[in-house]
Amino acid sequence: MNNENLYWLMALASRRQHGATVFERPGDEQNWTYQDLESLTGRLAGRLISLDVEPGDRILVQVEKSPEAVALYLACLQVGAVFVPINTAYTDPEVDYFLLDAQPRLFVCRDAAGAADTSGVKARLPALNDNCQVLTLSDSGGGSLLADLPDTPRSEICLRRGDDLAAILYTSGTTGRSKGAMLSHSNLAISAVMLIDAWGWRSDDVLLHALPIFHVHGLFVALHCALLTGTRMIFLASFNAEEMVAQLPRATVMMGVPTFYTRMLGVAGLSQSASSNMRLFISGSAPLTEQTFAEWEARTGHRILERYGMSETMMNTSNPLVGERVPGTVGFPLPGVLTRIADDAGQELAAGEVGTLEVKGPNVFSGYWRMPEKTAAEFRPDGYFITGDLASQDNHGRITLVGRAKDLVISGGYNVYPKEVERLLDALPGVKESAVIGVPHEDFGEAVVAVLVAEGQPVADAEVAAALDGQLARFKQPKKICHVEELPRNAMGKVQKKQLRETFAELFISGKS
Ligand code: MCA
Repeated sequence: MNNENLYWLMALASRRQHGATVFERPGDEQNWTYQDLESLTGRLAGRLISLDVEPGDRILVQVEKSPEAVALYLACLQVGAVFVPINTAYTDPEVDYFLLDAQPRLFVCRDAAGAADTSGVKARLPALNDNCQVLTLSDSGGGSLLADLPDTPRSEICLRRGDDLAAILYTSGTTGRSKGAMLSHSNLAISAVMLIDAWGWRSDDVLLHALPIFHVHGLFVALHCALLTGTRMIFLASFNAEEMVAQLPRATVMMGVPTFYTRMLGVAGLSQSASSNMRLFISGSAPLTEQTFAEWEARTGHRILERYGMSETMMNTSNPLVGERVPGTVGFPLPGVLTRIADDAGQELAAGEVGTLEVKGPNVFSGYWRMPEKTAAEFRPDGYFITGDLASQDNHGRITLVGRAKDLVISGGYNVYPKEVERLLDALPGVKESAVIGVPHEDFGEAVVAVLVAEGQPVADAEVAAALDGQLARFKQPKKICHVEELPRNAMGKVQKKQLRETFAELFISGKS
């Protein structure tokens, strides 16, 4: 059997570039070379083996962005473990769900102060998972994971088949329960190779990387393109618009969510000359408005390339590298990806008609972790995955997303499923019922808003906020709470969220609230 472990490809690229820089971080005295990264990865792989991690074991990871965190990801691949990254904003109850559902062998959590208190999670663990160790990793190279590292890097790369699991990425679900999208070594490898080709990745590219690395965008799109080509990254711990503009002159490629672009437009130094070294600006994870596209072109002379993907499929479509990038569209299916616009029965519709976008290809995941029924419900018998996004395709194959069939808010590139928030709101005393919606927001694209119907005396907004805090990550919490006498319903009794979105459409429009 050939070794189809993705890390094998990464190691090949790394060995070609050993002395070259992989991570450059403002403020660091020394850059990280590919050799440094490979060496730490090998030592971490040895550490994982000494912790009895076996192929197929899940490693749950909630850590800040750092080169060490990337090495941990690579070490998981190297030993055949399944990497399960989660958002650093998640609260204890949210983390507990992943500890229970993924049943990880190891949980690596943050160690911001160098001496993390893991007693809380350790006390909760016995009820959730009786076979999990807890270690820490800090963003400054400390933590118990890095203590007791073997001196010699492990060189062996665990034998994996292409369809063996490499990662599970949790995405929230319409029922309010997160689903773990199972991604294999070949899903990840093929998706990366498609993008490197589609975006004309060059050996002298410098990627400006400011995305979090617990999601597909920052991890499997941005990082993979660079690591598999052995190119350099300006690796920022988090997004800061001024810092991004300051770094632009030395970069050639940038990837971001639309909020990156709108915030950078607010920085005076953004200009044609600041971006004269740049060859490609890529946007995804949320719709890029035509206004941002036009303003960016006017300021920098570059037309942003918008692409479209999901955690379950990674990237599906992209505007062209060479050719017309049309604002408001997500371009053409990537080579190897089959798409169709279908009706509710999965029958393909004619060009121009609006239906659900369905996709099939080697990038598409194999299903949801331990959810066979949910998996079956989201695949057609002929293997197409039902994305839940509404789209149309023109005669040339160009795809335009026009809405969502599922109840979902995308805020600053993060998906928020209203059901998850509504469940907590509905359980509050003083709340008869709730509807959570997304309304236009200048910074985040959409903002989460809760519409409440009171039971007797209305509950104060501060009390609602306090009740959600500690339960839900802050980005999922409503930016505003609105009160109504009753929720609009159709004849079937279904809450009319479209009507609510229209009613509250101007809540965050400057000067109108
Ligand atoms: C932060 N806050 C948010 C968001 N981010 N609120 C709503 N939506 C958000 N996205 C809140 C915090 O809770 C906090 O609230 C306040 O804003 C400031 O927090 P801070 O961390 O300082 O925020 P920030 O640094 O300004 O973050 C904004 C951001 C960030 C840079 C846009 O959200 C971000 O990096 N987004 C990228 C997400 C991403 O990578 N998505 C890819 C997944 P308070 O003050 O009340 O506490 S999707 C994907 O991978 C698919 C497959 C794809 O196609 O790409």
